[in-house]
Amino acid sequence: SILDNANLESKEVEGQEVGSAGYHADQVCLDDISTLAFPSISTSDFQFNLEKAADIIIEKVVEFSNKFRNARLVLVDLSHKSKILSLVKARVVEKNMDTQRFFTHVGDITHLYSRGGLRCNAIANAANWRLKPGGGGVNAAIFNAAGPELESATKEKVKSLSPGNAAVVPLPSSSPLFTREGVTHVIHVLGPNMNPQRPNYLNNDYSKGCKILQDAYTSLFEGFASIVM
Ligand code: AR6
Repeated sequence: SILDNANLESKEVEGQEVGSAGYHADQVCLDDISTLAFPSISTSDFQFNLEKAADIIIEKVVEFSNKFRNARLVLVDLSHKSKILSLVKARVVEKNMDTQRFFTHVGDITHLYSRGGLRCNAIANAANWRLKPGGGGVNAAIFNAAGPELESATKEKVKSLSPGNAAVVPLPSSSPLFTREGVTHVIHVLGPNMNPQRPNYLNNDYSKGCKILQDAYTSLFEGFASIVM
């Protein structure tokens, strides 16, 4: 398990630049350090408060990093002007966090390797409760990039999500996200919704909302841990 491999950490980090040809869904990241790239859940279409979201991201990343030393987390957003990336980066500096284990990255989550040279075996999706393609945001981008393979693989695994939960979907090896980017798993996450136009609207109840966002990241990181064992 990655817990047992904690002492191999530095070797693994050095090895991350050596690319391995060909991917197998059941053989996740032997040469490269296991990496999960994730978008900031709920902070765009779902209109969740950015400061509160940044605090929760840091809290949950710290919790994960203390348990799993041989895996890496990357928060991704599209623009250098991303407010959530700035808020999270400021906290990383303030807390003197290990930036080998957690860092932020500007780029499209569907092109991390081909355009950014960043290998990630898993990516998270800020999904909707029906796990449907489209609808804009990162959900539309991931379903578009992954092709129809993701929709069928998702349907096979899970029918719907309730807020605060995540579902791990192995990506068929014919998906362009697999062949081009080396992504073997997509983890769908449903965060809390503060947008009155969307289902499960929380009407600005941040005591519920924060709890649901914490649960969402816990579920996401546990899902990631379950595939890198
Ligand atoms: N690559 C990286 N980050 C992205 C990308 C991308 N291609 N596209 C968006 N982001 P959002 P939510 C960032 O709105 O707030 C969907 O329609 C974006 O800048 O996608 O959880 C679903 O179907 C932001 O930081 O997700 C749901 O109905 C983050 O991803 C609803 O929106 C999340 O923004 C979920 O809303």
